[in-house]
Amino acid sequence: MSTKPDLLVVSPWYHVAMKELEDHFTVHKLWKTDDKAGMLAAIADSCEAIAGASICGADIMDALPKVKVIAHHGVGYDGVDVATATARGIKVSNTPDVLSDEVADFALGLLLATCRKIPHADRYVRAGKWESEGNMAFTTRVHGRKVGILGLGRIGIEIARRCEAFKMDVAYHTRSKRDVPYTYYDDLAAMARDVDFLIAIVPGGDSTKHMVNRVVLDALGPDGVLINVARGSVVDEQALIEALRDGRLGAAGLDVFDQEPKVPQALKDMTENVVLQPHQASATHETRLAMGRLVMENALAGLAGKPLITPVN
Ligand code: NAP
Ligand code: 8YV
Repeated sequence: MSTKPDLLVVSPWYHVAMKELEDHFTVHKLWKTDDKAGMLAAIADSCEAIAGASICGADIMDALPKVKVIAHHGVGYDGVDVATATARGIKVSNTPDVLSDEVADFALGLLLATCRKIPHADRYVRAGKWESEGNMAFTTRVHGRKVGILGLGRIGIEIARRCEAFKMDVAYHTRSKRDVPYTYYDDLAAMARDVDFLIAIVPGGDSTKHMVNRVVLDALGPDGVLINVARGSVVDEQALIEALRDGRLGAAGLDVFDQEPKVPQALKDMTENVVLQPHQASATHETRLAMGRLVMENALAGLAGKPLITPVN
């Protein structure tokens, strides 16, 4: 019999990092079994650690009453019921910092792709249109424009630095003003009115739900561009579809959606002014390995009764 402690993994992450997990734990992969209740019942008396990349609710905590630590894979932990975990004395961790540069790189890439129509241009060449129709229509400039960043935390500040390097005029909206050389707006719609691009990078959850609503999208306007690398819930998706469809918003680059991996057909149909990505801002080999290792270190610390490396509660 294995002497390694049991660990439940709710949903998968990078296989190389998951393999390292097996050096330390007997890993039970919940997403792989058709008999979830059976798997949970079999480890109910022994499993003290949970890890996962998406949802961890009270139902799983109910099924595993011995759990001491939930090591979440991701900096955003809106899918974890932290209130229930805290009430039960369960420690929760996330994976901050190790992905900030990656996500910031990607946000700038998505902004460039959306404004300069890089995916469209690729399709244009492949379809033979360069030869048959000549040069593609002009696109719009990125450098020197005004950008508003919704959320100026660990990732937002890295996005701001990159925008500065692109000679942009940087503004931000958060609940508390920071000591940074960027223009602060305490009102999101006012910031949206003043900028060309709005980049969302706040956490998900109730306090940010549908912050980017019709009023904000209309303030951004017909030449405005929305980039969402935060959470699908931050943007009112129906209002976004209507604004794009009616020409009240110029374009959008989206890495996250309300019902992932489902993406509304209306957005898929908008091939000219929308760039769609499969929630991949942090998804490089290097960063996913660092995230996976941080999950592992947190789970090991939690089981050893030590302080977590990156605690949430
Ligand atoms: P962070 O360091 O906690 O920063 C969060 C920022 O959002 C802070 O500046 C905070 O400032 C602001 N904020 C929070 N609630 C707000 C509200 N209600 N209104 C206005 N501003 C608010 O988090 P982070 O590490 O930068 O990560 C941010 C989020 O990015 C994550 O939670 C996750 O959802 C998302 N993310 C997405 C991907 C992806 O793959 N697309 C990857 C990584 C992260 P105040 O507290 O002053 O308001
Ligand atoms: C991951 C993320 O794709 O860290 C986050 O909050 O959204 C991404 O880095 C996600 O957590 C799945 O692991």
